[in-house]
Amino acid sequence: MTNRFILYISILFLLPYGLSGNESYMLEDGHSLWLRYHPMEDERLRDEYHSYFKTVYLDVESSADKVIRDELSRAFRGFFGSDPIFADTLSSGCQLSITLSKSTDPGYSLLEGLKKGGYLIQVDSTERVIEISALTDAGLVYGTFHLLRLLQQRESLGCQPIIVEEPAVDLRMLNQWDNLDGSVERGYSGRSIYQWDDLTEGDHQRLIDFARANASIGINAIAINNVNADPNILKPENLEKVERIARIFRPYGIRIFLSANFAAPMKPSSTPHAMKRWGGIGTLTTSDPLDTSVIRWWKEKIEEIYGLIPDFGGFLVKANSEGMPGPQDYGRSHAEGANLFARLLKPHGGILIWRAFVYGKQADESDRVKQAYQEFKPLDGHFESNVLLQVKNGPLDFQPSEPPSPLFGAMVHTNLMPELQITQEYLGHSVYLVYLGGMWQQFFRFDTRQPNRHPSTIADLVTSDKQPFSGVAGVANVGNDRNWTGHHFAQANWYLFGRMAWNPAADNDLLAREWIKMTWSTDQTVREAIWEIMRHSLDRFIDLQTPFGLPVTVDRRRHFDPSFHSRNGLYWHADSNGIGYDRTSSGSGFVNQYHPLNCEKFRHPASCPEAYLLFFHFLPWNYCFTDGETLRDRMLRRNRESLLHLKEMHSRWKLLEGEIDPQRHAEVIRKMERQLTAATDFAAALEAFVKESTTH
Ligand code: GCW
Repeated sequence: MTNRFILYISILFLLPYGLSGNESYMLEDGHSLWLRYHPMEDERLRDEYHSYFKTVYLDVESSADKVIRDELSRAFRGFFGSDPIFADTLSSGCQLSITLSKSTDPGYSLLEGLKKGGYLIQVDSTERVIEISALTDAGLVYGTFHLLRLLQQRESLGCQPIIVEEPAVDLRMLNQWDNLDGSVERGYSGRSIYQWDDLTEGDHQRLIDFARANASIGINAIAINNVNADPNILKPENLEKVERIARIFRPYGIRIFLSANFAAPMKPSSTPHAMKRWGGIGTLTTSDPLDTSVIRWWKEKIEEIYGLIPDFGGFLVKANSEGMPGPQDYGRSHAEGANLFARLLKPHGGILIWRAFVYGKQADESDRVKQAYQEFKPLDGHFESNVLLQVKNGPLDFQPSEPPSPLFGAMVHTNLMPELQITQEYLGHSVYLVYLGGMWQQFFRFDTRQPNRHPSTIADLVTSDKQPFSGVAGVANVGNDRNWTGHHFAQANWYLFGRMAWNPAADNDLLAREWIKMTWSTDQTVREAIWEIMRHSLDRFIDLQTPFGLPVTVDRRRHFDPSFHSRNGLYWHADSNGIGYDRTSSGSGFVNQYHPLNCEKFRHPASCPEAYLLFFHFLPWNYCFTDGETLRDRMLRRNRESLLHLKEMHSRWKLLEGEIDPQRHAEVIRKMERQLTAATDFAAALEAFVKESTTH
C-alpha cells in the first residue's frame, strides 16, 4: 500500500461531512460536489489559515447569518476538525469578520457602486485579520463562499490583500425542467429533487444542499418547473408548496420563478388541443392576452403569489412553441403576450422571461432556424422593460456545435438572456463525459458586430448597462441521484455555468481547474491528468456525432442513439453529391440574418469555421481542405480518432486509481465503459452512412 493510499484512507475516515451536515461517516460519493472541505494535509498552510481564524465575528442581519455560520462550521470541521469560535464582539487581531457595511463607512468606499451581490475581502496578513464586507446579505454569502474557495484550493491568504468582486449579470438563473409527477424532461440524473407529495414536512436537507451549491457559484434565481408548463402548478395547494421551497432558498439569495402556461386561465374543457393532457385551471373560455377577463385572472393570480412569496421572481413562459399555447392563437404578437404578464408583475418587482425558442406553425417552414429572428426582430423595442427574452445559444436547438443565434446583436432595444443547456440532451446524456465550459466561452466571445457598440461580443452585450436587466439561464442537469448530476463530471458543467453566468467573460480553463482542485484533488499531477481528460471532450464528441456542425444525428425520441437515415432530409441532406445544409443565399438564406461581417465569414466555406461548415453549407464529399484532405476522409478519420481519444481518456482515468477516492473513481470507470460502447456504435453508424452515401 502506498503512503498516499494510507493517507487517503485516513482522510476518508476523517471526513464525516458530506454536503448534508447530518450524514454520518461515509466514503465520498460525489454528493458534496465542489464543497468537500477536505482536511488540510499541509501543516504549514493549516497553521497559516488557523492564525486568521482564532475567532469569527458576524454582523449579518437576516437569515443569511445562519447560512454563513452553518457553512463556516461545516468547512472548519472539514478543514481543521474543529468548530469555529464565534465571537460576540469585534476584536483587533486574528479574526475573520463578516459584516454588512455601507460604502460611506470609513474604509469601505470600494463597495460603492458594486452591483447587487458584490463584496469585498480584505486580508491583513500582519494583523492576521480577514474582513468580508458587502452592502447586501447575498454579497456576504458570496464573499464567504469565495473565501472558502481559496481555502479549498489551498491558496495562501497573504497573497490576496484585497479582493473586489461583483456579478456582471443580474439574473443568474437555473431552469429546471421538472414536472409535478416527479419526472424531469431531458433529465439524466434521477427524478426531480422536489417531492411534491412530501413537501409539507420531512427533511429538506437536499433542498438546502441544492441551495448551498447554487449560492456557492452565484446562482440567484431558479425556475423550478418545466417550461412545458403544467398549469396545475398555479393551483393554491401547489403554490403553498412553492412557498415552502422559496422559504428554503431565500436565505441563500435565490428567488423562485415559475414556468407559467399561457392557457392556465381557461376552463379545462375549453383548453386548446395541445393542452388536453393538463387542461386549464380557470373558468374562462379564452386566454387572449388583450381580453380583460384574462388580464384580471392573471392579476389576481399574481397577487395571490406575491401574498405568499413577497420576493417571487416572476414567470418564465414558453408560448407558441412545440404545441404550447400562446398569444398567436388569438392573432396577437409575442410582445403582446409577454407584456400582459410584465405589466402585472412590474408593481411587485417581478420579471417576465419569454422564450424565443419558436418553430413550426407561423413563419417560413422551409428552414426552421430562421423563424425566431423573423418573429422577434420586428418586435425589438416593443417589450416592457421588465421582460427578458430568453434566447437559446444557437438558432436550432442546443446542438453540440452550432453558431450563435443571430438574434444576439440584432435586438438592440430588448433585454436578451442567453439560454444554455447544462443537461446533456444532445451530448450523450449522463453517459458521456463532455465538458461544456469551452463551448460557452466560445459563445460568449462571439463578436456580434453589433453596430454602434464596441466591443460587441455576446458577453459584452449581456453585461452591458444599456440593458435594464441582464440575465443568463441554464437548463439544469440536477436530479435526485446521490451525486446530483448522474455523471460525476457533469458536476463541472453545473459549476462552470454558475461561474460563467457570474462573469461571462471569465476564462473557462481557470474555472475548470478551480473545479478540479476542489472536486477531485489538490495534487498537481492528478489535476493535470483530469484536465487533459476534460479539455478536448467536446471537440471529440462533435467529431463523433455531429461532425462539422451537422446537427441532430440522433434518434427522434431520446436524442441519444445514432439515427442518420431518419434525420437525412430533415435537418440536413446527404446523397452521393455531398452533405450539409445550404443556408447561404443560394439555399435558405439564413446566413443573411447575421451582421454583414459575420455573414461574409459564414457564407464562404473557406472562411466558415470548420465547426459550422455543414450547418451553413452543402458540400461535395470530395470538398478539399487547404491541407488537401477531402471532407469525406476528414470526417471518417476524425470519427475514428474520437474513439481512440476515448480509449486514451479511459486509460488516463484508470491510472488515477489510488489517487482518487475509490467509489467515485469506480463510478466514473463504469460510465466510461458505457460511453465507449455507445460511442463505438455511433462511430460505426456514421462510417456506414458515409460509405453508403458516397458509393451510391
Ligand atoms: O430541445 C427541445 C427539447 C424539449 C424541450 C424544448 C424546449 C422543454 O427536446 O424537450 O422542451 O427543446 O427547449 O422548449
